[in-house]
Amino acid sequence: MAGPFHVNTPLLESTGMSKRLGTTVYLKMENSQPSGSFKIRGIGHLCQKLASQSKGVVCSSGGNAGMAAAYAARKMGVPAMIVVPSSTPEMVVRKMQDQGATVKIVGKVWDDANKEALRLAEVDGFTYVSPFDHPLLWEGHASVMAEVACSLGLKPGAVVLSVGGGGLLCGVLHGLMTLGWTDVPVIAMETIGAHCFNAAVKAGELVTLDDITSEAKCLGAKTVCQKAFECSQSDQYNILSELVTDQQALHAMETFLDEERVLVEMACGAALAAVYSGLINRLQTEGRLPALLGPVVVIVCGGSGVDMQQLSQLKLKLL
Ligand code: PLV
Repeated sequence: MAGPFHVNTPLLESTGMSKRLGTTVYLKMENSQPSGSFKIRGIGHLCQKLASQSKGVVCSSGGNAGMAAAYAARKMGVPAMIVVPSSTPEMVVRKMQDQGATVKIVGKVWDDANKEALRLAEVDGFTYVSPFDHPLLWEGHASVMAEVACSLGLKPGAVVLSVGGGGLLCGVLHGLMTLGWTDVPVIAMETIGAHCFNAAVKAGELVTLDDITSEAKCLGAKTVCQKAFECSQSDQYNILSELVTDQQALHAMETFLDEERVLVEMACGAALAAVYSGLINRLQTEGRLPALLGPVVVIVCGGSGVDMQQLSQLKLKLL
């Protein structure tokens, strides 16, 4: 398959969110990508650049990067090995196997699985696919901003997104740079317990978390990528690193399901909570965002690791 593997996703105005915020909110519906999340943009791009002659790809993942790698590999006709931690839902493992991938479960969190993926790449001579840390990934993810610019036709007042290992953040910043829009505030959301970017921003250096205690397992890298940290330290960009609780992320998932009729992962709930929990309004009150804000774009990153059963289990655990 020659073309890109991702699709141009809809940019939808959300009446419910706009009403809450007092400014127009647009949803970039990355949940409707073929692999279920934005990950296919960067991973599809990286695989097409690096893996066409490859014996196969090996990707470590909390779930969604693996889904994207499995999808891209199938389209390219190369084998895929996905290494996930035990926190990845069984249902996601099955979905990756349905894409033809071989799945290996190693360790408790993504960092453990990643060690094994790096070892397998070395031993088997497979192309290693990082879920968030490669310039080609960021270049691929940047297409999301080019599409937003095209659909919106004007500069947004702010962009809201979730941060795991920081790949989406780096991609969006790359896209904003290409558009000459680096002054647009980027609200970088994490849950407490999966907050490696916020910890690094606060410490002024990369921080490795002891453990991932949040249920947003797909935000669960213990250390953010170096590039994301460097961007946070640079005057070139305007990044606001913010945290919500798991309860706020879960509540946001539920409100989004009720109002927009779309079920997304906790990892995505963190970004949605920036609107639903009143965080953006608070940033305006504090003068960290302008009181009169232009249209806010929320990247609905999506995620395959959720269904009604997962949602019920999360509610039992968290509420
Ligand atoms: N998930 C990665 C890393 O997990 C993965 O392997 O799938 N939203 C969703 C639905 C995600 O799956 C992820 C990353 C993010 C947001 C954050 O993206 P990042 O890692 O590029 O900051 C451990």
